[in-house]
Amino acid sequence: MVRYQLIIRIMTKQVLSVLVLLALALGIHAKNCTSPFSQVGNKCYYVSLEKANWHVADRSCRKLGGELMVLDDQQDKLLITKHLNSLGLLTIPGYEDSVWVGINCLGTSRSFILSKNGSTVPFLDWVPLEPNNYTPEEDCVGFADFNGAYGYHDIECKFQFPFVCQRKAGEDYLCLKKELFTEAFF
Ligand SMILES: [Ca+2]
Repeated sequence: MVRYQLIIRIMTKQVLSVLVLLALALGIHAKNCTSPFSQVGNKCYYVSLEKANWHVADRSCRKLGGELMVLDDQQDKLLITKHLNSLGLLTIPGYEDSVWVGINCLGTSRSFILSKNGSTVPFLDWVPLEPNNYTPEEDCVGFADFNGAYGYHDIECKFQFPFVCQRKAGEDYLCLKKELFTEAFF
């Protein structure tokens, strides 16, 4: 009987430890993004509803210690689209309801690159019929529900659009806290 009680006590302790661990993990998770950024999936996003041209948008994100958003993959695209829709953005099909992203072809011959460091874009997800350099000075890239799909389109940088900044979640902070997890667990 005493043995069973001991086992139950040990098990209860283990369950509690797991719960504490989960609570800590969730707490840390939320704290990963510092204001004004908030967590969407694995990334920290800040949505500016105030419209600006591409250059001002780019500068505004850098001032916040981030950069204009760039879609990582299909999953990231789904999550941020849902988030933007919930804020009333990208709800009307067409290029007018766009947000700025961190991709352009400024200074290059129609070769679209990441504005943060000039490297190639890993997930270049254009909508149908884009990029078309329609005007033809469409050197910046917007994200919209356009031509029947959510995705990128090239457009003149002078347009006024809301914009989205991104920042990587604080990995150093997580490493630091992992030690605390170990302490809490034992
Ligand atoms: Ca275009």
